[in-house]
This record gives sequence, structure tokens and C-alpha cells, in this order.
Amino acid sequence: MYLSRSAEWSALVSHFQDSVNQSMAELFVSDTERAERFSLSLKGVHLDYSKNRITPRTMELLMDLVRRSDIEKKRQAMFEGERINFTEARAVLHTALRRPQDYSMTIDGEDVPAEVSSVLEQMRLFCDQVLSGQWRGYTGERMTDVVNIGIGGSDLGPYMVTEALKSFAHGKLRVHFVSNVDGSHLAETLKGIAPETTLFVVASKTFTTQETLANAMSARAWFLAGAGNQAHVARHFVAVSTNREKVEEFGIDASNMFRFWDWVGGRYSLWSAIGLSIALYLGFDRFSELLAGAHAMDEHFLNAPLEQNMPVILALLGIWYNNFFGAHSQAFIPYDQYLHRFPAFLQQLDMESNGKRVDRNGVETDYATGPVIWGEPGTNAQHAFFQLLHQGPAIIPVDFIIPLKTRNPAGEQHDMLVANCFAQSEALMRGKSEAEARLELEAAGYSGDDLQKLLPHKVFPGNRPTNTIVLDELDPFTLGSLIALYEQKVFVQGVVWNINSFDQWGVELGKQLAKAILPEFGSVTPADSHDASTNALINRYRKFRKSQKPQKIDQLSIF
Ligand code: G6Q
Repeated sequence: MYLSRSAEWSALVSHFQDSVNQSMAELFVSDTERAERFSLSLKGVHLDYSKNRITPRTMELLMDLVRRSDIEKKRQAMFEGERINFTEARAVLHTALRRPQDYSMTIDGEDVPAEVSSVLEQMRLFCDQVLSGQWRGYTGERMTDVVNIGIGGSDLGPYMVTEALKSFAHGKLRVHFVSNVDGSHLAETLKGIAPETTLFVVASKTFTTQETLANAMSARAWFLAGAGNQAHVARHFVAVSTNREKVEEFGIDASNMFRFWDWVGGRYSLWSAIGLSIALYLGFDRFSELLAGAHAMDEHFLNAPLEQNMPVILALLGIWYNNFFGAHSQAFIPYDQYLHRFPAFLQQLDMESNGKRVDRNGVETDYATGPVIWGEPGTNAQHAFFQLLHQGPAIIPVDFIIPLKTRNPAGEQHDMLVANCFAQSEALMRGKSEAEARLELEAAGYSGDDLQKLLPHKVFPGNRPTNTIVLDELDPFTLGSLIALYEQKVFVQGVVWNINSFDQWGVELGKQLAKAILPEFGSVTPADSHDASTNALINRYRKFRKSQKPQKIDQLSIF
């Protein structure tokens, strides 16, 4: 039965119609157990989902919906290595990367736990060598800087994690991330570092990605301009990839390659050797704690009853707003400056996984498959776009994330941060009624027409849903759990929506299109094979290029 015509879906449509005007503030008054009823804790991660437009009945109906999708069987299939990414005939086993290697599983004749543990060991040894100073650059100096060159899944995860856990770094290495094919990204990064003390980690699952190879080639040219000798490349360039042939073709020795496997999706790969820059920056033990935190969440996801299962609950709440309230976007607001890249990471995780309009049977869906994800850290966000959350016409559900403990006590500042976070979720829920706004205006001396004119602008509708995720502390373990929580949430939503969350044909299209236009810039004949707009844009750039004097390589800004 097609999802939106199922009895479970219809029951939710009716329930939505019956309860759409229900006020959360009143539900809190009528049910004194509400906060406790709709809260859940797991090893340093506490989820309060009581400020949602739900009752116990809503949750029952949402649970019926997830059960109809056979979630338990599909969850098992993922963890057991079935090829659930059927458009690419691949297993989806990022969970194996963080699972203690005391089980057996083979994929394509490969022993999964043995493979994982051998690469982890290779990473551990390499980190030890670099950090102990055993691994040195071509002048005999220790490494001081690591530059990760990668994009998308080979960048967003490691970059987000190294930023989030900056205060845990051992301080022996700086880490930098270069992703954009815009040469300015590399040029600005190279300005502050020296070839003799820099280690480049070229991170690319396929090792065919245009941006990454272009940046890696420019980085190698910059390096050779300093080092002078091709033989020195081996001490300064390592690769993380599934594609040994391409790595060797690029000129990186296979002994300097950290492998992973096609059953690790790009946006799920920070747990693999793609996390090498994390391990180098924090030390391998911290990286292991990150994996352990994610594994703890995986175990919870696998074993907790659906009614007390954090990823399942978050997934269903998302579906409730996206499909029944018609909420087209969702904001993620970490009240922690270290998590400033977390919303960007979630954007890829969620939108690349579930941004699909065709279900597993190839049929176009008549329901939404996920909102637009966005966000910025609080309190900055409050001074920027919170206006829209409080008084805009649309409902935009928010996930707040806040650690109880700060890494940087400074007077009352952490108390202020926490107070702001809690106050925002309270205000979004309560709003300000017309009567309250009137009283405030009267107290400020307004009356008559003046008061009447201002009144509608001072009213806040409230009843706006939020989740609050309270971390004991933002440390490697809880960060691992938090990331896995959202990964599994996205998985559950994909299962309910009956889509393949693990392919990304839209990304592949972008890769092909850019490759098609590039050669036309140097062509002698004007472009005419595209639409008129694209032809004109190409020809405008061709003309500009012709007007420029060709630059010699040593005149480029990165040298
Ligand atoms: C992630 C996507 C995409 C990918 C990048 C980089 O799930 O597939 O973001 O990670 O396009 O790809 P490579 O790692 O192959 O360079």
C-alpha cells in the first residue's frame, strides 16, 4: 500500500485536523508529567521533546506509521550488511567502522571487522609516528600543519569534528581544510604554512573528484616549488581513498594510502580513514572515543523499544511537521560556538540522503521527503534570523543543542548562554497573546489608536515546536553519539518515506556538467550547444579569458 494512502497515514491526517489548534502551553498545564513523559537520556545525551505539538496519542499514531515500514527488519538489514543502497548495489556499513571488531561479517569476500581493524591500526601507527616526530619532512623537521584536501563527505565531517573538539587538540599540529575549487581557498590556506613542515591528506573516496584533484595538484606544485625534488612528495602527501589505482596515478605511493570501502557512503565516512585528519589533530585515542560514542548510539538505536528510541522519536517528529503541518524547513541551533559547522554538516547528511522524489519502487512521491536544513550557533542566531522563527508566517521547528558544561568558563557567560537557549524554546512555545501585549503597551503608556496600531506587531503566536538536546559536555564521546543520533534519524525517515537514503545522483550530475563546460572556455568557436543563457555566459567568460595575458605557473598567487 502506497504510504500516503495507508490507514496509518490517514489516521495521522485526521489526528492533525483534530489537534491542529491544540496549545502546547495548555498541554503542559493539563499534564503535569509531560516534561518527563517526553524526555529521554542516554550516556551524556538528554533529549527533551516535550515542547512539540504532540500528545501521547500523536506518538502512538506516529509509532504505527514507523511500524508499518518494517523499521526493525530494515534496521537489521543495514547493520547486517545487506545491499540496501540498491541503486548502487552497495551495503551501508558505516556502523561497522565504530563497532568493536568482535563479530564476523564478510562483504564481497572481505572480512569486514578485520579490514576495519587493520586500517584503524594503520591510522594509529601513522598518528604515533607523526606526533612522536618519527615521521619528518624533507628537511628533517617535524610536521606542524596538516592540510586535508577533500570536498563534500570528504571534508564536512572531519572539518566539523575538528572544529567541535578544538579544545581537545593536543596542540602539536594545526589542521586546515581545503575544499573549494576556487583557488583562493588553497591560496589563503598556504599563506600561513611552510612546505617543509606540512602534511597533505588528500581525501577522496573515488579519487576522481575534480575539485579535490585540482587542489591536490596545485598543492603538490606549491610543495615542489619549495622542496625541489619529486622524491620528497612521499613524506608530505598521503591519500585516503577506495581507489588505489587513481591514487598511484596521481603519484602517491600505495604505502601512503589509507583505504576504505564502497560500503561507506561519503557523508557517513568521517568514522573511516576519512577521519585521519581528526585522529592527527586530536590524537588517536580521542578519535577512538568519538567512535565509541557513535557505537553507543547505534546500540541504543538497535536495542531500545521504538517508543524510547531517540533516533526514531526525532525522525517521527520531523515527519509530523514536514508531512502533516507542511513545515518546509527546520533549523538547528547549537548553543556552542565549537559546533559552528554542525548545521552545515547536517545539511549534507539530511538533504543529500533524503532529498529524493522517487520512492524505492521508482514511483514519484506525493509527499515531502524532508525539509530544508539550516542554522547557526546561538546566541548569534538570535540577533539575525530568530525574528522569522518567532513571528514569521511559517512554522519552522527547531532543534536546540546545548552542553551543560563549558570548556571555557568566563564569569557568568556560560549561564547567560544556557539561559538564552532555554528562554528561546520557552518563548517559541508560549508566544505572547494579544492580551499580554496589550497590558505591556498600556504599562508603557500607550492607549487608543496608538495602542491599536502597534498591538498586532507585538503579538507572538507561539506554539512553535522545538527539541532541546542537552549534552553533559561536548567531548569526543558525546559528539560521536550526537552525530550518530542524527545519522540514524535520517535513516528512519528514509525508511518511512520508502526512499533510498544512500545514493546521490544529483551530486553525480553536478560532477558531469562541470566537466562538460570546462573545455569550451578554451575553444576557438563560440559556444552554441547550450540554451541561449548558458551560451552567452560561456562566451562572456571566453572573451574575458582572451583579454588576459597568460600567467606562468610561478606567477600564480599560491607561489
Ligand atoms: C557524499 C557525496 C559527496 C562526496 C563528494 C566527494 O555522500 O557523495 O559529498 O563525498 O562529492 O567525493 P569523493 O570523496 O569521491 O572525492
